[in-house]
Amino acid sequence: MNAPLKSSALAAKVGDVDVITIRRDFPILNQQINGHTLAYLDNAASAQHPQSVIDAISRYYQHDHANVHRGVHTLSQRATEQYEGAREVVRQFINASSSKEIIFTRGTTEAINLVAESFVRPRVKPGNEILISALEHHANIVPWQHVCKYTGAILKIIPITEQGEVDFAAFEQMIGSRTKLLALTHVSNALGTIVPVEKFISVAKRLGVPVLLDGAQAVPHSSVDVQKLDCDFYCFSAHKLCGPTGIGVLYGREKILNAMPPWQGGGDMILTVSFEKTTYNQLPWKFEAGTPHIAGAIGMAAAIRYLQALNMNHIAAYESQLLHYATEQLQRISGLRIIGTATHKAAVVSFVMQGIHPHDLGTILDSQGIAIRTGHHCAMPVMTFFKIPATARASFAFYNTFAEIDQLVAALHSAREMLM
Ligand code: 7TS
Repeated sequence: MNAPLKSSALAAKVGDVDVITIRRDFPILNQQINGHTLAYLDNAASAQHPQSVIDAISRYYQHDHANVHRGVHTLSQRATEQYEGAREVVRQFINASSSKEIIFTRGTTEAINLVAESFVRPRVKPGNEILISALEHHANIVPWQHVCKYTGAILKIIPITEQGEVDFAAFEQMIGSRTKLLALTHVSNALGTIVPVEKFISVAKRLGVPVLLDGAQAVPHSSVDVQKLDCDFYCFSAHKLCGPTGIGVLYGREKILNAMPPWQGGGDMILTVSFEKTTYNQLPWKFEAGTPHIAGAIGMAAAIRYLQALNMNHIAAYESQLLHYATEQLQRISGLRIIGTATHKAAVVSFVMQGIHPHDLGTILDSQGIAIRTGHHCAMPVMTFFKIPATARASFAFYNTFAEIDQLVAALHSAREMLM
């Protein structure tokens, strides 16, 4: 093994910006937990908010709140302007060709369910196939199981390798004329694997198979261009992007969204209603029934602006240094096994430690001020594949430091000593 890297020798910078400066924007990070400085390493579950996001939401509630799309009065117009402005911010962030292609949902889960119920369910027949991978979060498994249960379609699972990569050769064998959708994660939440989705999409396109990408873990850590990817649907949640909970996005190609029936019915998604016949609003509102999460959309736009100011490419580069450092430090702990060793990974390290259950590890780390997630990470089939009940998972964001990784590693060493 090479000589260990030293955290003190590494520059913690996102582009030109010092991470110490960045951390001042995140009030929550500056606190003690159980008598120790907080090390928040659970970003794959939910990221923290810069002050600018908190301020944007608070400003909206203090000055501008009213319902959208339905008032001539000033507050309603302001709320509508900000809500629709947020849609444009999202459009530009993922480079969609029109803001009609940006549907606000409650999050990734609701976005996938919308596609399952409105796009796939009406189109599939018994014997048709929906193709997903063994790497998926439950949000990209269960909606398809529902569709299959009610239509007689078959859910096919592309296997993964021991490294935690999706088996491309197996995929090429499995996709075919019966396939009606390919639904793939862009980045695995449980292992951090970055799936080379472009390769998968190009095969699917050749065969005319529509593609949905679960981008929940990709969008916060890299720059995503839906036109370049050439996918038909892309889903993500704001809360993993330093934005609020309860809001997320379904991107869909305009032509496809136009051909889809509305999923939920109610206010805002209609043009006219009578007991004989109801006509529907145009895109994107056709898919946004009821009063939306207006403050959520505004908060998400503020989060995107914050990330863009830092630059997504600089964020990705710094997070990759964190991943590299953490991997190399964790590998030195005896009895620790990293689960998921794909060549290309986002800044997620899942691991197990001989003789210590991940849940006990989570509790010990919390007593030292370190927040990680332990469990199956809503990816139970991944755990089954590796024949383990759970992992401990440290997931990093651009505001994490090498010193926090040292704090994690020191706590893991002492956990070993305590329990062995
Ligand atoms: N897809 C992936 C890849 C995810 O990581 C998550 C959430 C979801 C979908 C669902 O997102 P939601 O915002 O609709 O709930 N992942 C995690 C996680 O890894 N730990 O907590 C939530």
